[in-house]
Amino acid sequence: MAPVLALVGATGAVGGVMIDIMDARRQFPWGEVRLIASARSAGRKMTVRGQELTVQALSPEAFDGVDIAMFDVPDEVSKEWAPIAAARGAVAVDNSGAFRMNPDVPLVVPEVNVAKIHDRPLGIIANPNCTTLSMMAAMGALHREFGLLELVVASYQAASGGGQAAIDRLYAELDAVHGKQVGVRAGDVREAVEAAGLPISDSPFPAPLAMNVVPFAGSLKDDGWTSEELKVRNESRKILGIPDLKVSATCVRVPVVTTHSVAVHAVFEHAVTVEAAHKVFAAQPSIVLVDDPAAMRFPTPADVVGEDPTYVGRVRQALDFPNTLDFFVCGDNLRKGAALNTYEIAEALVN
Ligand code: 11C
Repeated sequence: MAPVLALVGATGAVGGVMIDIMDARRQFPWGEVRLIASARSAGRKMTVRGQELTVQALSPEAFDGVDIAMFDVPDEVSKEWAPIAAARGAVAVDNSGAFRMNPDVPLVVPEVNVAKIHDRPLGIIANPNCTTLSMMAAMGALHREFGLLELVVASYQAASGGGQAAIDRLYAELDAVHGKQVGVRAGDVREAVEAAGLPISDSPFPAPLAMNVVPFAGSLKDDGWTSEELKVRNESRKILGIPDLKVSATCVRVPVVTTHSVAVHAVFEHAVTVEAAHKVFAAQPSIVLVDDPAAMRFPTPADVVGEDPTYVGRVRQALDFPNTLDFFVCGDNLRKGAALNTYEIAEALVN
């Protein structure tokens, strides 16, 4: 019998992208797709591959007969419900942060460590954070070839990483500053935003995001690090299988709606050249290399949003550091950074 696939969080932002991904898939191995969401959204009709489906309320029974359940819900919902789905016989593929660092839960990026999908004693597989995912296809490919030793990154994270409210906030702030000659005096952007009835205290961001960059994403953890920066460090180590990888990350929010970018400084065990790195990137089907700076060709989030692959460019051999590459990656945080990687894990399970 063809397997049954459930999507928990079907009515959320990532759930909608997941449905787009399912609609576009050429091969579709599923016998049934079941859409699940909170009781508030139950009864809603949504169309998947031309078929109208009714959203079911999250309940233990909703997982009966389900082979694979993809979760795109907040951490606390996953924490409670992924084990329930697993106990009912489904493999839970979870896109929250609830299980990523659990040693009994594999953290999977199919092009890097797909074999780990079989090592799931709790019946749960975790999907990485979108910031980590933006660079993992590239880092996995380079690590296989040159042996990664150190990773120093700065992220340029899109508003949609913070959900629909964060997207709405960015658009509202852009409306507030539109046509105003601000950005010329300290505090004038903040004043324009607040004067439009958008107090920063109500924002998902700790400072104005329009016409600004904000060096803080996630929540504050020990010693001044943010949750996002620690996720990049811990998840990169786990996915790449390098428990002592030296990682330092600075995570920054930028006024982009969707698509995270990361500036990477990566130190390797073996000698690297730009040419050799280009070959590695070109051989990885999920990477598009756009690296012709003489022609002003490099990836930007505005040119990558809505795309499945990771885009890589500005590849340089570091001038003052041996065996070291600097480069720039862009990846759609709602697609490969969330829905697509989760769906690819589900596909790998049935293949
Ligand atoms: C952001 N990366 O851009 C976050 C969103 O752990 O799955 C995803 C948080 C997570 O705000």
